[in-house]
Amino acid sequence: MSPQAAPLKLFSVIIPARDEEESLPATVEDIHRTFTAAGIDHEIVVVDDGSTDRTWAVLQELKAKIPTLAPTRNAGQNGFGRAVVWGIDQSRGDAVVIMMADSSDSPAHAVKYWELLNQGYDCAFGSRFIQGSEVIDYPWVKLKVNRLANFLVRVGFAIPLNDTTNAFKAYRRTVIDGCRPFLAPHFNLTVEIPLKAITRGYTYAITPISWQNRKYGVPKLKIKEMGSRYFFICAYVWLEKYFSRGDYRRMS
Ligand SMILES: Nc1nc2c(ncn2[C@@H]2O[C@H](COP(=O)(O)OP(=O)(O)O)[C@@H](O)[C@H]2O)c(=O)[nH]1
Ligand SMILES: [Mg+2]
Repeated sequence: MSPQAAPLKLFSVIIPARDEEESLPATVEDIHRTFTAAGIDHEIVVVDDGSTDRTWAVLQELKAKIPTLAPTRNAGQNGFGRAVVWGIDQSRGDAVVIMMADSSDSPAHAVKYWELLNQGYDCAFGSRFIQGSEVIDYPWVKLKVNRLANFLVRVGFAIPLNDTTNAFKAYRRTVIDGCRPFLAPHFNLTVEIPLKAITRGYTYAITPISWQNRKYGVPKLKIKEMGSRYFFICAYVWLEKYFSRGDYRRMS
């Protein structure tokens, strides 16, 4: 932990969204309600990434009810990773949390992340696979692939974290800026940020979280398409970890 870490003022929630007209209202309302009750100054940056449904119109309607909602449209090339980085670049908070549009992540756990960051940790990582976690309705094949991938990452990087692949994590902005440039345009950004953060020497806390499957819409993570891209990003950060002689480590 860095005891000298600056106190945090604004928490930016980054939500990449593609064709999420049905899921977004409940997701955004829950986050706003929970953060307001916890007294957390925040902004909810939803990035519409080339949706072909009413996602953008729904966001405009929601803005009338939710003052902390800050919708934006990714004007560049589409892709999950690009949309997240676009949202981060638009956001103003001194800490960010990445959450999904389909209510799979619990706002109460984002509050827990905020507390951990305020204790001085650079990053707050949830795990869905430790004591106290809860996973509802996780597709069976995806679970097997997930456990294998996370096991390999854990051994390859010699880290205790057993849920690196989940996007729902929070970071001080200093960490995000210290991990640039980001190379992953797709879902593989979900492993690039935490692996780089750890490799570059930022501190982190691990806490149990829950995850639930979406109620509306279709899941978009295609394991087959993504496999090689995940491997590429892991290999890249792995080379940095073992061969770069610390050239990219944080300045302290
Ligand atoms: N920006 C962007 N977001 C996406 C894309 N595909 C999925 N998402 C978002 O990523 C999150 C997780 O997607 P989801 O389909 O639930 O993935 P899964 O639950 O891992 O199968 C949701 O917030 C989606 O709206 C994409 O191509 N671009
Ligand atoms: Mg999902």
